[in-house]
Amino acid sequence: MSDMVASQNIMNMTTHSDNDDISDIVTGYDLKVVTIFPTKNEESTIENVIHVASTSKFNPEVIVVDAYSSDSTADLATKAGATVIQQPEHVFPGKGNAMKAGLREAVRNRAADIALFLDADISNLTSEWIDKLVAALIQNNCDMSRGFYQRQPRDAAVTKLIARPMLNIFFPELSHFEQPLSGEVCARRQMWERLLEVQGSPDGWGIDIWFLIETAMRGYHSKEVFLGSKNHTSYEDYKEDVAKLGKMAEQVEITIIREAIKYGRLHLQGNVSV
Ligand SMILES: Nc1nc2c(ncn2[C@@H]2O[C@H](COP(=O)(O)OP(=O)(O)OP(=O)(O)O)[C@@H](O)[C@H]2O)c(=O)[nH]1
Ligand SMILES: [Mg+2]
Repeated sequence: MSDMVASQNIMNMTTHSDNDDISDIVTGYDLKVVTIFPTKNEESTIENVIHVASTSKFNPEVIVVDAYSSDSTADLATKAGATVIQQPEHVFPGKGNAMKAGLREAVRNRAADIALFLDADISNLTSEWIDKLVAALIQNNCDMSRGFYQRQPRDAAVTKLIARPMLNIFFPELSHFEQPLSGEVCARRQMWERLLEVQGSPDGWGIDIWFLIETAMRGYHSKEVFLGSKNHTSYEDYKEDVAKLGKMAEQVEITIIREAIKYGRLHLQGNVSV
């Protein structure tokens, strides 16, 4: 199935998440929602994404988990009304380290009922992204809702060339996920607590695919939600030189290999024709 056809199909499945439905959910539930942004030098976008997130119908608290940014990300985030914490370890890339710290803050210290992640470098974020992710979790009664989008042809190289092909081989039941590395992911407190208890989670770029695989292997149901197009500044960094994604590619790759070993999937490579 082409990416576009898959997008259309999933879009059709999610059209019920319209504004009326979301308003009903907001009035029907008393939920504490926390939005978490991992950040590393995002001063050009951080104020806007915090402001946009704050206008979600679910009235979320906003946490920023910063990577000791050398620019004014942390200051601007504080001024924009977010709670800013620094990721606990000086590991870089440290997106996984930051996300786990954000979860501990959200679900343990702040008793969030629902916590979701958004990337901080998105230049076309709207509050509907949060509304749709939270609404999908409640309406579809799934355990994790995950954003997917239309991407530029040269964007998302690690997704297209590493994550999806390797899922096809080792975890074929997950091959329908359009954006297995999506940074836009939402779940209830109980789901996050279970994932935090699992040993061996990655501290770097492997965390997103690890959340997807671990959730599925433990019998939970994830659902993708179409969020439109995604414009983000990190694409500007590597669109002229995809080699800048080498570390991300390596960490995603080793995470899938480790998960394949853990879940006894390595024999599946014998089915691949070369
Ligand atoms: N705390 C923390 N945040 C990070 C780190 N690396 C990246 N981030 C943040 O994680 C989010 C996603 O990073 P991006 O560089 O945009 O990566 P991406 O868009 O997922 O990947 P591509 O699609 O390949 O560009 C952004 O908000 C970054 O600022 C890190 O080491 N620590
Ligand atoms: Mg990005």
